[in-house]
Amino acid sequence: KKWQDYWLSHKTFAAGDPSDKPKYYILDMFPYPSGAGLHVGHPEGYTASDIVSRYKRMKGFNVLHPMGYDAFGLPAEQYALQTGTHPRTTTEQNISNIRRQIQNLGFSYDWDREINTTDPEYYRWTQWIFLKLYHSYFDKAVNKALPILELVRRLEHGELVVSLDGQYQEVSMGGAMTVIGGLEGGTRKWDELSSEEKREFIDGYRLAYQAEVPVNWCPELGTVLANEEVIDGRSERGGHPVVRKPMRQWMLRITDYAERLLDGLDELDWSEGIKKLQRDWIGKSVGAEVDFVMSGHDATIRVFTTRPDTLFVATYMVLAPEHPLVDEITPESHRADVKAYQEQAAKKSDLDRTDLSKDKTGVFTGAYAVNPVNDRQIPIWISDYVLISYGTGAIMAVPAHDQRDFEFARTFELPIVCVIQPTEQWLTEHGEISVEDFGAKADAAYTGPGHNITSANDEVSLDGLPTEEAKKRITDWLEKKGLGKQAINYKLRDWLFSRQRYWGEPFPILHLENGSVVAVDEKDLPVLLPDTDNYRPSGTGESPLANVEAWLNTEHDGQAARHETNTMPQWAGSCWYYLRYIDAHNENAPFDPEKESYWMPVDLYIGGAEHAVLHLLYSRFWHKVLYDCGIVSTPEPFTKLVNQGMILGLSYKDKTGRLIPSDEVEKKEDGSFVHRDSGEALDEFPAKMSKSLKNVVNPDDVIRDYGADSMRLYEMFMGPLEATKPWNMQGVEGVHRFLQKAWRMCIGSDGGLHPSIQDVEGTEEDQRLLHKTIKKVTGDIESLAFNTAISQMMIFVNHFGPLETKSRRAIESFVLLLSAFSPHIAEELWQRLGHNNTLAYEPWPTWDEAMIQEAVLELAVQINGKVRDKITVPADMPEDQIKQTALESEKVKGQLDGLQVRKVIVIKKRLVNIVATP
Ligand code: ANZ
Repeated sequence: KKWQDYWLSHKTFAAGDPSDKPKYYILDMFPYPSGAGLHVGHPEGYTASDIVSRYKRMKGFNVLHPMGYDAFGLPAEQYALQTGTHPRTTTEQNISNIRRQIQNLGFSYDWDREINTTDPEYYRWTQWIFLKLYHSYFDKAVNKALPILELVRRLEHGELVVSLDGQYQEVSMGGAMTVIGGLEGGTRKWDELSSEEKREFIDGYRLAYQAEVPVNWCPELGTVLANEEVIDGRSERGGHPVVRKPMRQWMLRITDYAERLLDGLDELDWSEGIKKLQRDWIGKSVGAEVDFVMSGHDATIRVFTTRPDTLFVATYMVLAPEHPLVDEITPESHRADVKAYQEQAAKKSDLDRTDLSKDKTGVFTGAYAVNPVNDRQIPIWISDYVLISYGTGAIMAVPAHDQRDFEFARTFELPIVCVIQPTEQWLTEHGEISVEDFGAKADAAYTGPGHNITSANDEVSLDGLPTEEAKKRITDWLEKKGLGKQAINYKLRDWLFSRQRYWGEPFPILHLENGSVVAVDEKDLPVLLPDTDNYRPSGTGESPLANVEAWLNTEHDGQAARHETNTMPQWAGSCWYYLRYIDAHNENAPFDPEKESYWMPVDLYIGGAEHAVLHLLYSRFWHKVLYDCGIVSTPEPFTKLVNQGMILGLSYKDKTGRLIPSDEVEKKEDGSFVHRDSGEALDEFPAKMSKSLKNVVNPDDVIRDYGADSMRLYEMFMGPLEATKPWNMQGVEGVHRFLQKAWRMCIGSDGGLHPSIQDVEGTEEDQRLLHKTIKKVTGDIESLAFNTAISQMMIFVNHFGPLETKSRRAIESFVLLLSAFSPHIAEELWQRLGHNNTLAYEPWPTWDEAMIQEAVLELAVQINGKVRDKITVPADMPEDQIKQTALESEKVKGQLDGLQVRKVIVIKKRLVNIVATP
């Protein structure tokens, strides 16, 4: 407590700016201040980042190491519904509890920069960033966001015209049109549009836009959820059922950034695992769009395929049941069946529909299309395994080479023809079949690459080409014929950004009576969240804010206006918090650009792997928009990212596998476990900490019993930072004993400095261990291998503890090393060593490589008893290496010519004897 108070009152860790020191920005994922407070997983990452922060300060860096609270969110609102306590009250209580817990661990945060996302002075700037999104559009030609006014200007000046399908096209100097993302066809000049049409057109291009979308509506929570918040058709929080329902929502156009979000990953020092998760989430597929003309009907069906090389055996087509062409192409004879199937499909979630293990269902529409490469008529089906929301909502089915199509074709007895030569091994493993009887006998699709066979018409042949080349050749041919083109699809969807909740950031948006939308002026921010005691969702989909009459109705330029009643999702505040720390109290801007360019990017970001996709993708997206707007100076926010591993608790189960809460478990003298009441034998095993298993470790208890330094040290000693590892109280006791030993190494029984500590250099061995320890601890901190750094400090204490004379310099260096890990005890030792200032800015100890080199020995090498050479080797060289060195000596080799070595004997520290015979 003494040192915690000292650090706070002296503002020991305040980061100065400007500064001429090199900067180092170390960020922790800030906590959600839940009622339960911290769990042991938080201090794991926080201790790791604190060690690096303290180390970097002592290495001469100006370190920014801040902390804050991500405090909007559902739990406080649900608590308010149950108890009537205002979410702000709950949030403030939880924040002061969690702040106390964090400060009890002695982390070196700059508390002057503390932020809270629910503070109007913070969310004012979250709203300000929303306005940047609202006032920008993504220009595909330059691959970045530009001001929406620039789009308006170009339309007004006739540089752009509007195509009939609602896109803009460039009018080049010569008067010819360049198509930008739009289809061919007629165009209109800007001044031919009504003002309503103009507004709609512009609004449709904003990075923040409204759309009628099928959303995940959770009746129980009375709100819409993002895809990421729905797991297996249920809400992530609470596990309530979720249904699809069309509603008008705010969306953020993250899909325009898909390619840049992918590209940016390459330059980041993140684990490959996290990068892969982000890449998979973005889900880029390169393939082709192919147009199939209907037979006896003038409609064209466009499909997206990643395997255009299989086009010759597309034996049927499938449309999503919701596809707009279904009604148009279905003849009267098939209408009833199709309708019934559509109704049935509407009840299933996307997940159920695409689940590979589900039986395939579908119905024939009665219509046919023509395969453009061979003019064959192929039937058109509808099936729920094709999703309306991906690609074009229609596929060409190739049952021989796609597993879902294969299963569908087997179910409905549709033809299966193979055009990619499978490997011999594959054919053998799948029932010793051949290409010829593939359709009749195969038990699965061959989905791998291979060379094409029987894939030719009069104009193009793919025969003999490997997959990648075949794809390219057929795509080129389709393009030349105007039947298709290369296409890229992303799984990533635009970000559904509105929630029907009270406890979130209000949108800086007004709705006018004529139905149009206007943005609140920047100077009128923040739009304050009004006070209310009615947090209940209206249940119709409108947020509780719709109930707050006095706030709801306002005016804009003399016209009656209504506030947007949705609030932003929980992710909003955490999208940019790392930027606010840079200048946390700026009243005129989110941050000062000069400070931003000094501190950014974040050099090291530590946090839980559960944020691998959402938070890290959303914040990278906002950052890129801010970059395009010239507000931040770096294209990526987080240079290096490290995820701490999960800490498990100990759990117990009986022989039947039933889980037993830990307070019903008794430990016997022989170390085994039994049930307290029944006496039944139990097994101990590591499992995720949970309230129901009563195995959650509370940091407060550990600190009370062992102190913050032991807690910190144990969390780092458990194992590699990124590994999953079980919590074990005996381990805490172990590191606690180490700290006691370290204390007794330095402090005598009278509480003063230990009399063995003197101004001497120490023996060679002492010095070698000191330099080795400095080198090892330094290197291990650099590579975040804290557990092995601690082991080395233990070796140091085991050696130095019992010495009758200890070098003061060695002990002081050790205390400085220890201070990064266990700063309280280290500060106290430092003071008792006679220093009257904090050690936080003492130079980090350095080592001398020469001092680490082990002493060397000179050994005589004898052959059959006669000395032939002398070799020098490190004192600790193992015996077999000494033998090797002796045998490799040039002189020895010469003497051994023609002889056979029978035996090599090493006599410790003296000689090597080689016995050799002709
Ligand atoms: C023909 C084909 C032949 C396909 C073949 C695959 C293998 P990814 O990688 O996920 O992008 N597909 C396209 N749109 C679909 C939709 N809306 N719902 C369900 N499936 C859809 O997968 C793209 C492939 O998934 C496409 O390539 C298409 O099937 C299918 F040997 O076309 B393929």
